[in-house]
Amino acid sequence: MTDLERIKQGVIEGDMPRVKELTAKALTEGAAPLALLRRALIPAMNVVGERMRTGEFFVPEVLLAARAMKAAMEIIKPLVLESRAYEPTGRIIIGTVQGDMHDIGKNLVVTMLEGAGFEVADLGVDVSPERFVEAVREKKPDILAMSALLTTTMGQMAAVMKALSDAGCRQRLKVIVGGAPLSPRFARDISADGYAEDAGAAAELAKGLVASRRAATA
Ligand code: B1M
Repeated sequence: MTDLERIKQGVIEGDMPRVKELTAKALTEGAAPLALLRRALIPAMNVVGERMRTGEFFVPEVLLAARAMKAAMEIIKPLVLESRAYEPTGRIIIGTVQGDMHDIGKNLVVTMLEGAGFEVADLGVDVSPERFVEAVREKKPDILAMSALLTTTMGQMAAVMKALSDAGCRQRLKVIVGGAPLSPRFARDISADGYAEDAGAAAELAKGLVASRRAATA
């Protein structure tokens, strides 16, 4: 078994100390932080999701796996941030929508956005439309990013879009969305400005939106 396979297995088994140790070891031996994410940590959570779906895993096992994944991400995050752009790229507010407690993917998006030089205000999970609007008014971000992992909560994004329009906050603000049950079509249907499939794509999308707005106002 390779180190990456051992890390993946450790996350599936929820063995946090082992995952931390193996992650640190792999990085010391030259593994690329993003390869660790893409080839060990994220595939591990997909296996956990599948076992949850088939009834082999229940919430306690999933929480242990999530804890192991988060511990590895804490080790990886400073390395991703080292490549951070010098000039701030723009300001972003992000949160997981109301009723949804999933934050691992959202936290990964935060890391990639910060790595791309954005100043990110993370509102956390279970964020109501009112709270999103309040934060947009207060912080005047370039972009609002929303995450949802449940088919039952993705509809909350439409509620946030309506609340933003009702509050007159939509003119200068770009809205991007992501999360496993979403699609580009869903993003278009709720009049979001973009959809990103994963954290790397979210950072690219955000950079593109800010750059095109700067070009339009130059
Ligand atoms: Co939940 N859960 N969960 N869960 N959970 C899923 C999502 C599920 C698919 C599992 C399954 O049944 N196979 C299923 C949803 C089914 C559906 O709606 N279609 C599910 C369910 C049903 C539930 C509960 C209802 C279970 C219950 O209580 N009976 C419950 C709901 C709680 C709530 O939120 N109200 C629940 C609870 C939990 C835990 C709390 C135990 C835990 C969350 C811990 C935490 O996040 N702190 C948990 C977990 C861990 C999962 C799975 C196993 C893993 C999610 C994850 O972290 N993936 C998940 C199954 C799965 O996804 N395979 C599952 C890794 C992460 C890196 O990927 O989050 O997809 P992901 O993020 C990706 C992209 O989606 C994208 O970028 C990231 C990767 O780069 N992305 C964005 C995400 N947000 C973005 C925002 C952007 C752009 C891209 O902005 C622009």
